[in-house]
This record gives sequence, structure tokens and C-alpha cells, in this order.
Amino acid sequence: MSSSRRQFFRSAGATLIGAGAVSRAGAALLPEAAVETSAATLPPPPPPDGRPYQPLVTLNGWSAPWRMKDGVKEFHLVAEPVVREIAPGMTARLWGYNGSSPGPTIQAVEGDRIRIFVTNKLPEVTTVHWHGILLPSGMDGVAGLTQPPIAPGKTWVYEFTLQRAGTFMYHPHADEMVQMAMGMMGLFIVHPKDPRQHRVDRDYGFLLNAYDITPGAATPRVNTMLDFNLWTWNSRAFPGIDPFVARTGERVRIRVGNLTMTNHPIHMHGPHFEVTGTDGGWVPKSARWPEVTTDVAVGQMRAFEFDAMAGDWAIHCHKSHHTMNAMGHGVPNMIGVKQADLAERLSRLVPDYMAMGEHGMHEMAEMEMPLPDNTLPMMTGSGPFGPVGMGGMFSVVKVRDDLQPGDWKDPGPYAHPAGTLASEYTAEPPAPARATAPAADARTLPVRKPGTTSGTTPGGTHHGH
Ligand SMILES: [Cu+2]
Repeated sequence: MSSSRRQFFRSAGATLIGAGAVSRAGAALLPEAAVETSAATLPPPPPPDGRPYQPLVTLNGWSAPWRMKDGVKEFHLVAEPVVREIAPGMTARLWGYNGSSPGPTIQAVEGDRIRIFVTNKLPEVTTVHWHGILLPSGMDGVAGLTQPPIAPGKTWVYEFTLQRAGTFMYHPHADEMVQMAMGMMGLFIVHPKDPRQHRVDRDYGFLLNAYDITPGAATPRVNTMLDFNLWTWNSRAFPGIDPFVARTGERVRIRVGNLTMTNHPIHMHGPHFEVTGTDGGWVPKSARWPEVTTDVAVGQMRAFEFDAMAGDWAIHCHKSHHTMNAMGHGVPNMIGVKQADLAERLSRLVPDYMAMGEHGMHEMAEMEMPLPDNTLPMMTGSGPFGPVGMGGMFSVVKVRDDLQPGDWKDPGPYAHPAGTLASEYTAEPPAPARATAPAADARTLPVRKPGTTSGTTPGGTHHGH
């Protein structure tokens, strides 16, 4: 992480804006557009100027720097094609902002006046809509409705005052279907004016997104409506998603926004959580629901909080197809199909042919199946006890007793205290009770006598159904 952090500061300091897109005179008026192409989790430095706040950590992401100019926070987003590593072994050609998809998280404070420059380096028009933020209608970024679209090569500027703290997003509102299917989105966090309000020890955020990338290809199919094959958090699929780390007893918040085409029930093992924030703001304490799964519908945001308990706790979307990568979809059910002869004969025709699925599909998590280049296995990842057999929207909340504040590194596998680990049962199991003969008066199923139309029971009491 330290090398990627250095890269962050280097790129934040050294990148010049708008080559070719903006005139020299115009460029002088614009803040630098930082660029980050790493998919590592880059915890943001404390806010350099303006009001203090506790920064949010973007999972496998980073936060946009700003400059203060006459009391206004100025940001610069550049909409452009990017290359994103979805997980080790696979990169995608996406569209994003400032070198990454999602774009950098914008973090500011309730009451801040902000000015956001948007430079379009895409081959087509775009806009930016500030999803959920209260602002003047003319700053809402809807192509045709509130502004003409931003033409390729042009820079537009949005300016408004942040009226409410909360969890928001930004995304295009021009050719939306294509541009969001290509990865254009980012988190927009507005912190409370009083940093003691809604205070937690660790604050994480990510966006749910999905891609349809044909195995072997790198560019998403943009017309797909439902049948996506890569279910991602911040354009990363397990095992490419970083863990959420915390120290035992810390109060942890996770904020999730959904810009896919379907809802995602986000389920966390271990501690129960409560939903503390939605799109509309903070939930009053008396109205918070205890949950272990919270459904995040399309276009929604949810913030939930919990007290960290030591352990390795899975956190994932509970739609089982969403914890699976490409290659897992459209596989026929081969359970119980004897394939041994078939495989032998097929392998003469297709050298790499492998029989699979005869006993279920967990074996897929262990086998080295030949895959097209740039393709993730259907389910993968390994833990201290073997293959995890997951993909897509899956990660781990790793809570340790000795983690230091400000330490975001993966602490490795959990050391389970003695006597707290499931183990194999080796004694001889007793014969199951159901093997004994039924008693003479045991209930039996109705028996239909030949030639009758209604079922009768031995007692003869069930007539007239
Ligand atoms: Cu899901």
C-alpha cells in the first residue's frame, strides 16, 4: 500500500490537466485533475484545508484532492476511457474518471460551497448528475433537460452549496445506459458540519456495479439489461476486493450505493448491524432496524453500522449468482450425469475438454480449468482452510484485537481461539430413528381404491374433498 500511496501523491501533484482539451489560458484557471490507475484501497490523507472531517475510506479506490479558492472547494473530474483490473488475471477497458472506475470519491462538508470542473475526454457527449444532492435544478446535470450535454473536448463547471450531510453518488445523465454499463460513477460523501456527529471509528464506502464482458474480451457489452457476468464492488470482483479491517470493539460504518440493473441484498456474517443512513439522510436512532442483510435497490444508498467482533466474517451479496464470476452462467446442471465415458470420448475431439458438475460444482473452485485469456474463473479465492469457491460480490470483514488505528492492511487469516472452531466428527454415528418399523396406528397417506374418484383413509373420515 505504501508504494501506491506514494504514487497517489506523486500523481496528485504532478498531473497536468486537459492536454489538448482546454486552452492554456483556460487551464490556468482550472485545478489540477489528479489521476490514479491503481485498484488498491488508498486511505485519503486528512483534509488539507477547509473544515475538518473524518475521511471515508473508499474500498479499492481513492478520493479526489481539491484546492481552496476564495472559500470555494474546487474539484476537477475528467471523464475518460480507463483500464481497470477487475481482479488479478483480468483487466477491463472501461470508462471512468481521472484514470479509474469508479472515479475518485468526492468528500466535502455540509455547508461547503463547491465548484466541480468536468472535462470530457470521451468520444461522445456526457454530463454529471449529482445523485441525491440538494442543489439548484440547473446544476442537476440532466442532458437536454437542465443543460446541453458536454461535448467531447469541452469543460463545464458545476457550483453549489452542500446543504445536507449524507451518502451520495455521481454519474452521467447522458447516454446513461452505455456510460454506466462502461463504469462511469463515483461516491460523493458529505460529512456533517460537526465532526463529532455520526462519528464512527472506521467509515468505508463502495458502489455496486456490474459488467457483461464476454470471456476473453475486455470491453463490456453495453446493451445487456439483466444477464451480467461480472458482479463487482467498485469495479472489482472477489478475490480482487480488499477486506474491511477493524479492531475489536470499534464502531464501523459501511456505505453502499447501487448503480446496477438489479437489487443486491448485502449480507454480513458476525455482528448484527443497523441501517443508519439512506438516500434521504440519517435514520433517527429510534427508527433503526437491526439487520444482518440489507437490500440495496437500484439507485439507492444504504449506510449501516456495527460494533466490530473479532473474526473473519464473510460479507457478500446474497443472490448466489452474484458471488460467481464469468464462466459460471449458462452452465447446464450435470449433477448425477455420469460423464466418465463421455469425457474420454470428447477429449479425443476437444483436447482440453473437462467433465464437470457431476457431483455439484464446488470442484470448480479447486480445478485448474483452462480459461480464455483475461477471464476470471467462475469461483475462486482461497482461505486458510482451502478454496473459498466464491467470486463477484464477496469480501471479508477482518476484525482483530490488536489492530492499530490508521492501519488498513490485510491482517491475514484469523487465529481462532481454542475450542471455537468447527471440526470433523469422527465417532460412529448412531442408527437413525426413522429406520425402526412404524407403529400399527401410525398415520398413512390416503389410498385411492381403484374405481373410486376420491381418496379414502383407513379411518374413512376424509370424504367430500
Ligand atoms: Cu447482488
